Amino acid sequence: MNRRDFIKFGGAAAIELSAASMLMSQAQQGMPGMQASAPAPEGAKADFTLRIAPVTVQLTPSRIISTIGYNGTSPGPLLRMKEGKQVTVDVINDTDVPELVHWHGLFIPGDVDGVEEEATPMVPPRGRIRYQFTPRPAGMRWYHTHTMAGADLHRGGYTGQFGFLMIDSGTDPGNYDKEVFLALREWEPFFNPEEDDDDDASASGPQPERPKTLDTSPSGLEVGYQMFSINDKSMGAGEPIRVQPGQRVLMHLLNASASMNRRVALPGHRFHIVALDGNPVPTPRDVDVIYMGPGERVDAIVEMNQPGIWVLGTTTDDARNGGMGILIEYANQHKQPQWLAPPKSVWDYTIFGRDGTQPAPDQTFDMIFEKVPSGAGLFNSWTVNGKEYPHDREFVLKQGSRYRLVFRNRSEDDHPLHMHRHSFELVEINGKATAGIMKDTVIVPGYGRVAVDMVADQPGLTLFHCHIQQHMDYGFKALFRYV
Ligand SMILES: [Cu+2]
Repeated sequence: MNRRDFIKFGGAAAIELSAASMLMSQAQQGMPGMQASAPAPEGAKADFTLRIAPVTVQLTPSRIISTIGYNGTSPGPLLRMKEGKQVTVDVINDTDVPELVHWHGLFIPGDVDGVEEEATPMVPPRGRIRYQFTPRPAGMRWYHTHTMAGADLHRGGYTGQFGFLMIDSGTDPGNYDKEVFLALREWEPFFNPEEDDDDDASASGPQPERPKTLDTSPSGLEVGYQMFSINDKSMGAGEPIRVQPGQRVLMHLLNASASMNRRVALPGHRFHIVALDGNPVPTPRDVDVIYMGPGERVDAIVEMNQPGIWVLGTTTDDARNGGMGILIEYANQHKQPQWLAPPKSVWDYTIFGRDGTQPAPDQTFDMIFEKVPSGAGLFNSWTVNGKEYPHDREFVLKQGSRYRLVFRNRSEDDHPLHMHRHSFELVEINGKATAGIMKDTVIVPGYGRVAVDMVADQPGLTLFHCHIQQHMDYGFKALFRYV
């Protein structure tokens, strides 16, 4: 891949910049190009290098924040790997705390997955570690820190330690004119006594898991944010996505938030959803609004057929006005950017599925999720089947077996649930059956129920958790193990 190819991927200047700065830093280190031809032997230069260190992010000309990022930026460099081709990644930790880099959505062993619970070695403070793995499956993945944050809003997912990872199959038909990578993101977190969320209209949907009596004791503090962006720029502060009428733009959307579910719209246009969590869907469909939880990715093609200057952004006014958006600018247009609230729509994964049923599972795991209001003092705690992490030997898998996981959400929040090192197939969302949708993270609506099937084909410890950092830190996780 040459520099021009690299630059071409970014419609958003932010990512062009990141990609360019990565190339520069690799050149400065005398590193080979992005496609080293053979796996590096111990001691040789790695295919990729990530340096964890303090970075500044200039969200607007006058708001420059300080956080921790990769290779001097946040998001970190866009990494492109070839499916099935082994890579080495050197991670250098220039901070004073142990760190981990997790490769979200990859089928790789626990010792390189970047998860302490799976026994991945930590990258020591001021130290380095080399990860070596064979990236698969193809599609849009991402990488991010996996450390606990707890009460420290300068750690873990609250920092800028995340980036895009594309695993190329080599068979992408390239059915688009332009490709952009867009990460939804909040900054400057603080503890907030008010509930601050963008959850779906769960209240209007079925609530099969709603208990007869609700625990009304006072809830703990949640996390709010002062600043918002897409990639490293608040809306209007970065380059717009420049388009021509008739172009097809492939948008790789990532919710890189530590805690917020988000809805996104682009007035005057519809999103043609082609993949969820990087995996092609059986039935691509058009939608007005995309709903995504932390960790989820959506690939959508947008046909540019409405000349003007438009706001692509979150539907939550405060967050959008605070910067979570990017301008779509048609050539030769000079109007004011337009935002129009989208038609009311409920996000329904099942419309992207196909008819059909899954083979009967060998075993079903019921997983009940409950909130303990203020269970951790200042904060809420969370239980899986009545217990906070850790669980002993409740979730034991036998290689080759098929499991049905029934997620029963007995809380009012929408939870994005993530399974490491495997993907699962959606079977049922609040009683609606579907097939063929493969994901690694799924939102279980408030008081809702979601069933997924998973084939146990990746032996080793496997972490399951809510991708909302605070929920994960206060109990909402479970370790699956193989017999
Ligand atoms: Cu959660």
